[in-house]
Amino acid sequence: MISLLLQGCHRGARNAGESVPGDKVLASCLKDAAEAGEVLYGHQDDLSYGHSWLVTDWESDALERSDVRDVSGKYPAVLGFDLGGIELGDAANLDGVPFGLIRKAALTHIDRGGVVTFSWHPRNPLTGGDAWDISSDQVVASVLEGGDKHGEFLVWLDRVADFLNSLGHAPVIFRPWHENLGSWFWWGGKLCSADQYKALFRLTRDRLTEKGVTNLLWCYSPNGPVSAGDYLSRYPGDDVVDILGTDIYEYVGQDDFETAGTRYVGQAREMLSTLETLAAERSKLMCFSETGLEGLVDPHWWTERLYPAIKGFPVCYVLTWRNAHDKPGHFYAPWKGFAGEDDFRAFCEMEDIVML
Ligand code: BMA
Repeated sequence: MISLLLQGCHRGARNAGESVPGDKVLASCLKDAAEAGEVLYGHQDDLSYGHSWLVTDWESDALERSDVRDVSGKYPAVLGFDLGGIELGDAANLDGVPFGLIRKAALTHIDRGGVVTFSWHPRNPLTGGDAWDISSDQVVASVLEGGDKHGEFLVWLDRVADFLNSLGHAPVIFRPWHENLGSWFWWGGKLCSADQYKALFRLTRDRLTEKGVTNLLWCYSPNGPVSAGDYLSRYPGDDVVDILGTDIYEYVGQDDFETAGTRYVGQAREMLSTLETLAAERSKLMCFSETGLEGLVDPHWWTERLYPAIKGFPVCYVLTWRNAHDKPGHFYAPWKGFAGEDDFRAFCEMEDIVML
């Protein structure tokens, strides 16, 4: 049972303190899972809120509610959280989730035997806008050494480091500067050069390491599908990346489910096949870092789309995005009462899908 193995590795790494290289232990657990053909299922923000509920009194809440568990009887094996807002010293992240709750949920999940991954949608350090503010192509340049915002940006990184250090020695996956081959974030493809992007990733890793954050597995997760050449065009380097990931969503748009679903499965398999080759060449792990179909409008998405998309690839985990409590159509996992429950249960019960 891989989930029991994960439990052992996390507890060991957390309780033994700095003498145990927790990142190495977590990497080896994830490698074992991938080699055994097992895929950990993950969900963003799963313990903090769901489609129509929200943890309010987080200090006394046991954090036992989960849309995924309400439907499947089990927690997701992987929990994702976003650190957007930590850089300003905010009390809650960009989606209104208190960082105290995020910390508690992450540690609770790790104690239960799960794996935690953090993304980060920081604000735009040059304009003061949000992560999606692409009004300037000078933002990355401004935070690198020699740039006007470099000093302030180091303070931002230090706040990220302080938060991650507050998790003790729990090993976690960190996935900054994601979807960088598109141009919808200020660190995107048309907003900086490849060298500037790589320098941004390295600066982040170097600064966090200097601040004592040594318990991370670093994930590089461009949007896909892209060719191997494009994937590598901004790859920061084998010495700073541990996991090769990709973010690919299904979009239905004007198409019917069959067309959209077939396209999604094709795109995902093509990208995961590329990652399998690149990861094997570099002895890296690979994951499907973000995916989903907003509103789950295809009732058989789990068994007929997601499962065929990942089947046979050594992805150590697949994570579907959040179930927003305040935007009724913005959800990527089912909740109790939603029509596609049976299909999700069937997916969770597949022998190669690991839940907690
Ligand atoms: C996006 C959406 C936004 C959210 C952001 C960060 O994909 O879900 O509503 O603010 O992720 O979680």
